[in-house]
Amino acid sequence: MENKICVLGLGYIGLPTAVIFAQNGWMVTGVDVNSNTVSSINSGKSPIKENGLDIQLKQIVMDKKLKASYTPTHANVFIIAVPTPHDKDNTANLSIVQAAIKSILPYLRRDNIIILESTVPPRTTRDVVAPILERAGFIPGEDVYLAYCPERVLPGRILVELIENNRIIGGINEISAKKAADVYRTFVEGNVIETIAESAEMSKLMENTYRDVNIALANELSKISEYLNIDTHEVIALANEHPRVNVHQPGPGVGGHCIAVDPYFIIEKDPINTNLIRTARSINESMPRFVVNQVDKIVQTPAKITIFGLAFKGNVDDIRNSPSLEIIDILKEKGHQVLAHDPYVRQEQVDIKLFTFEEALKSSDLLIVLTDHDEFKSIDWNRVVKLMNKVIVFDPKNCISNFNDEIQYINYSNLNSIDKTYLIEAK
Ligand code: SAJ
Repeated sequence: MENKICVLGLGYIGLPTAVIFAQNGWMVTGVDVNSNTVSSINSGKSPIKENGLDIQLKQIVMDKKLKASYTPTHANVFIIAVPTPHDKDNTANLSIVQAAIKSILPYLRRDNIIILESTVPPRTTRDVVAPILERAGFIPGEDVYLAYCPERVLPGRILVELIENNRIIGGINEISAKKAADVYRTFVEGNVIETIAESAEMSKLMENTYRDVNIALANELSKISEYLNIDTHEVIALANEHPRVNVHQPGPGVGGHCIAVDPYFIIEKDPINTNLIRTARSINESMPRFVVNQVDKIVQTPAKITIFGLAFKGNVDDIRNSPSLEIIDILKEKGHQVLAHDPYVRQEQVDIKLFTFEEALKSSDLLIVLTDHDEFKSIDWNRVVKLMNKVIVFDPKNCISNFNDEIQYINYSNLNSIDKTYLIEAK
């Protein structure tokens, strides 16, 4: 096999993938529409933050093994790692994937291998991508090879997991899977598993849907526990004593660009048979409102409320689909003054004003911790007690443990035991 590869889309997945191919014997052209991305990469600087990426990118750009460009070029392998945005009606917008495929057509030659990595609804490789190639005169699976290969890496560990994780390669026929698998075998140390495109697409979506449904079950348990006056977290710990049970953790909702989105890719293709998946989504989407309902029990009149955590999960700056944003909006609608603090999130990322730790807590009536950042888990509660008006802490993520007796602490275990002397009333 010759060794030229063209990676379209130089984001969180495409760029690390391009770097690793370049380190493993391939001459790589990376393609992106964003001029900052292209110029930054060509000057050896990573436009995205990811552990180890800056150093490794600099080296391979210096060695002339990776070049970024606005347009594709002739290559043996084309990898599509562009985004699949989600439209307002919760359907996948495939226009960027389609445009990327069309952009490679002038450079395609016989025996080339085309691999789609973007997360897509099931059957997209065969029903959307293959016809574009056919219309250009190629027979996918014969003249050119076509496969779907999902990624499953964790931000922060992308360069490690791309190499170590098992990889699923779904060809539109057997030979396509084999050809694409050989490409990944040049660097993947985990198992490279060959299958058909539909199974590969669906497995990626099911991984995240499995998480969504299980988180919904934990969230539903929180609601039932509030109604029946039962300790949610104790129930989960006890149930998980069973060797084959793993009840997930409840929280303020499910954020991010994967678990909160991928189930909809299945729902849009089969609205009839997706009752459980749809219900799970709606339970998880109802959680910000549930959090505010609990706040209503504590805060009887407009109050000063501190929110710790805007990111959708701990120790990252990512606020996409974060439940914190919806909770803040509802609290503001109810007339509360909301002071938000997040040590990871920068002011330019959000519309609301961000405050420092001290500013956010000063004379506050209630602290709600919505993200399990390490900084919040190890808070100095003496500092908090000095700053707040009344020291009531609500922890829907159940991430705080080292608080002291001066604090009225509420999580999903004790929603009905709010000490009435702490209720905040009109001053
Ligand atoms: N959450 C809960 N309860 C839990 C677990 C998570 O409420 O028990 C919430 C989190 O607070 C967060 C959201 O769910 O708001 C998602 O967080 P996450 O860390 O579980 O998932 P993501 O979206 O960061 O990453 C997922 C991962 N998929 C799986 O674990 C199956 C990751 O491996 C994938 O690479 C990524 O999606 C992706 O790209 O699809």
